[in-house]
Amino acid sequence: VLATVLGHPRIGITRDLKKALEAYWSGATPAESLLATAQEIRSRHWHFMKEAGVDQIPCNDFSLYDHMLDMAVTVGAVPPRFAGIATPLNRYFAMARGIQDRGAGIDLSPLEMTKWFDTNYHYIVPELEPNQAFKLDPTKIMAELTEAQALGIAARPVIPGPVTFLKLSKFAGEAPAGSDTLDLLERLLPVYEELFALLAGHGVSWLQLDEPGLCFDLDAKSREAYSSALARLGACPKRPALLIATYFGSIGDNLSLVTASGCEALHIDLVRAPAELDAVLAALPTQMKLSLGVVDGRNVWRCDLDQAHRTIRQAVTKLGSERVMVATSCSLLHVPVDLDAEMKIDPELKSWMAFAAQKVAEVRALADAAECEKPEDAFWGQAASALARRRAAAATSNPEVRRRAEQVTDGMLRRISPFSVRIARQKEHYGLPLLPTTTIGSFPQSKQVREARSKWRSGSLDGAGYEVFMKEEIRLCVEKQEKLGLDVLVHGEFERTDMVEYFGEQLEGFAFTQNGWVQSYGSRCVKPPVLFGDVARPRPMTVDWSRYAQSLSDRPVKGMLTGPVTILQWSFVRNDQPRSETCRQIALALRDEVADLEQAGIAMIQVDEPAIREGLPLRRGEWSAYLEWAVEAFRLATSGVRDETQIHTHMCYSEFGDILASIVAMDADVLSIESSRSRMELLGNFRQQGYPNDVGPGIYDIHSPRVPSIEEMVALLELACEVLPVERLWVNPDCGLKTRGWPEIEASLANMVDAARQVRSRHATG
Ligand code: THG
Ligand code: ZN
Repeated sequence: VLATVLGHPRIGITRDLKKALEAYWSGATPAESLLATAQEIRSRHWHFMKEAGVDQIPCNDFSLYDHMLDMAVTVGAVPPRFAGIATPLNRYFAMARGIQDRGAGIDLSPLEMTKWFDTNYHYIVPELEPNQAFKLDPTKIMAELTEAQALGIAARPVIPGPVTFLKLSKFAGEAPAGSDTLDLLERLLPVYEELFALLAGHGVSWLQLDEPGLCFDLDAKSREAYSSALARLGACPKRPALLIATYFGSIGDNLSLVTASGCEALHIDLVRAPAELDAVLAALPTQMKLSLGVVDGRNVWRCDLDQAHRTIRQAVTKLGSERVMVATSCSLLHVPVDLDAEMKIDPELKSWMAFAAQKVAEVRALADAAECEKPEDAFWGQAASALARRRAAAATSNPEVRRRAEQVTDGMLRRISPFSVRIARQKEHYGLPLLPTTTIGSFPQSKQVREARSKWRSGSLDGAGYEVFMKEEIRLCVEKQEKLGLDVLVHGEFERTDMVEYFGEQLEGFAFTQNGWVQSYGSRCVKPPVLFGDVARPRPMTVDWSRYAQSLSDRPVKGMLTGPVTILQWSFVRNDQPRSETCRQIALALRDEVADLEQAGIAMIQVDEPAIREGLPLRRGEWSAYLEWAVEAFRLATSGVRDETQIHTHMCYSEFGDILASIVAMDADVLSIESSRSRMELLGNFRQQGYPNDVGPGIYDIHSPRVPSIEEMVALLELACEVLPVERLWVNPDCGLKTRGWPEIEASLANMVDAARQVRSRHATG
């Protein structure tokens, strides 16, 4: 039985790639240094996997920015605006990050970025023309292949499959009515065929074609696309053997599309869809191999080897060991590199965990044990005893928290009065103008802020010194907002590294890693907390900072919390109970924080849920169960307040037309959303389906340093006024301002306030 891995993390154990990228982008180092670091990372990982006994080692899973962007370049889908950039590396990064040079009059906007399925990873969305011509550019994939081969590694290249690639792409600009990126399939497939022939000619025996799109519910057109694409590629005369990789969900009724294709192997995600094995074993044609994704590529827990072993045995019994591979459930991109680099984590907890390096070893051990009835070596024994200890651990269970979670009543999920009553009281209470202006919460984190935080953490700055520093930052921030004329203020969130990490650090049931970085996009990483036990809040988390900020101004200063679903979604969470239960515990802890903020005189409290859309399962059949507990958690966290207390929420990533009913059900008084890039397109959904509460559609895109003009924001606001009653609209940017610089945001916010005033006076008099 062969052992394999679908992909390895790219960023490097000490975020080597991040540092090399940022040094190159800043002009501090030449391209050669970046490329040398990248090569060193690849070679390190290949050697590691080889020594760990992985039989099929991936290549081309590495990327300098993103694998979808890599594929866009590989198939020649470079939007015309970048064609003038002669150097391939510059062109590549221009597509990812845009280029702005006001002096030279250059302003190239980057390709869009969006969430990769239900993960916290973002991919670059390929931008296609309705009459897109594709042309193979195999430079990257061939370079990495030959590099691996030169190191003695007969690597298996990985590429996104053609249907997933097209389904995740979009048309540049306005798409012609009724058009679909899948219409480009016939044009795209010859490029895949050409690439296949090239790879086969270079001695590639296996190719991994990632088709996670097979885990969606597919309409007739997509099914047809799959069956014709896979049949055609299967029939390609000169090609490597094809492993069709599915992950993040169940292949379900799309199985027949693969079994009919003539491809040599299928990979399924048995962590997400364990019940799928029987159907797959029954349907697999005799020439096909099966790759069993039994080691979780999305979480940090040690594998339950016995359970995985039973699964593997079942497959081996049915198919024979020749036809079975043992694998990670998906690419290891979504987990940190190596648990051995963690020196501070509690040793007991550590013994329950596995990062990429440990998961590779698990895959090997499972493959080795496949032929034997009852494996019992040292590795197996240690894993079993760690799992037994984890199951019995007192540290994961807090009886008080469990009791409370069981005793949640319907009344706790409802505000005292309906929105119409609340909003009237709130309006009276705050006396805000029409179209009140505000921001999403975070302000730029200067070098000094980051230094102060890290000095305080390392002990070289004491608590008192830290507090003085932070209070001064807050004071300056409040002062700036007052000067800008904003109506509702924020404290700036300078004390927070990350909106999830900050809360995790103060809650019981969470642990932290030193090097547990996971790529979020490009060079940006996050360090998800590890939620291992019942969640409790030993003391208030944000009240002192918020109270201080409010003491500085007569205008309302919003309290700022991260919502339960987002904390869940952006942490590595325990897998020994349903996510819904874990989420409810987080919600209860936040409910207490909301109550304490209200008690401290904070009259507006924002509970952000940017990740609620991302948590949506791939299959529609699972949506309603998820949405029900997700909405309930938000309501549990926010409903315990007086009518006058105004609950705000914020969501990024505007693709939530199809979950709008659930967003309505969250019943926040004010919802701010990202919408400027789509020119308020999203608000169409709000009008059609009706959104009853207040809305702040973002009127400037914070993902770029560009300063939007007053006129352009007036135009967006007027658009919004056409869709929603002006009394229900707020004025704010698209998202938090943490990643921006002060000069540009002061200019932008000043324009935003001006724009609000203009539209306000027009509507007040008109
Ligand atoms: N926190 C978490 N996940 C997220 C976001 C977040 N996912 C979606 C979105 N926001 C992703 N955006 C970013 C933006 C910036 C950074 C990471 C994700 C970032 N990270 C620092 C870096 O890579 O240098 C590291 C953070 C740190 O210094 O602690 O800048 O906000 N969880
Ligand atoms: Zn946002």
